[in-house]
Amino acid sequence: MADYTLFTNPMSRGQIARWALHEAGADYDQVIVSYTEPKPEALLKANPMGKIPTLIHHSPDGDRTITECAAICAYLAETESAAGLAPTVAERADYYRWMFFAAGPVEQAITARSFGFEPNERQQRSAGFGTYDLMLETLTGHLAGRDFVCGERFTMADVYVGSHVLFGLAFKTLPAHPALLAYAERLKARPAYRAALAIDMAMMPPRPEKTPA
Ligand SMILES: N[C@@H](CCC(=O)N[C@@H](CS)C(=O)NCC(=O)O)C(=O)O
Repeated sequence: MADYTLFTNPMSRGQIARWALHEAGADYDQVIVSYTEPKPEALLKANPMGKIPTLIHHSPDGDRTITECAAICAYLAETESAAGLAPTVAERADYYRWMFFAAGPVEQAITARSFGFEPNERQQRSAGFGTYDLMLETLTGHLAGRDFVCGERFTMADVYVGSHVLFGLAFKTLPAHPALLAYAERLKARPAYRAALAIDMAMMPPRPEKTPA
């Protein structure tokens, strides 16, 4: 048995967990979860929400379940420490700050906007993301003028923050801001990103052919 089992679907945030597994050099098996068929019992037992990705670590002390992409990234960085993707003491503040910023404000602001919800002035004070524009200004302000989330060195925070940027640019839920585009190019050059993405892409259903009008 491999060290990890990943419950995933190629068209899901499971891409983030797969990228993290490849960056960490971890040995894993996958279980592809359909969106239309009943979810596997083993997934529901591990994660009653039935959400993917769900990662099981078959550790020497027993199985451990990790859900939530950001937690999966952080867990792999620490557990597979030989990969050197956990933060140094000096990198820790940026690492946690921006990882949690992406899991909270970035994801919430993008979801709210894509569902057509824009908070009014009073709601902005209680919404964790404030406004979409403020979230964007804050994120791009951090990424401009640096290579990666923690500075010059790629860390696991880049898998998570970077996935939001890559998805956002691809689905146009984030604008083609120069700081985001430059960051995305650096991420796309990573061999682990390419290897992980190739696995998911190979499982994507073929796009329907466009018929001439
Ligand atoms: N907070 C979770 C979100 C996971 C999530 O919503 N996954 C979606 C796919 S991207 C899912 O499992 N959808 C199927 C369902 O809810 O049944 C994370 O960050 O991992």
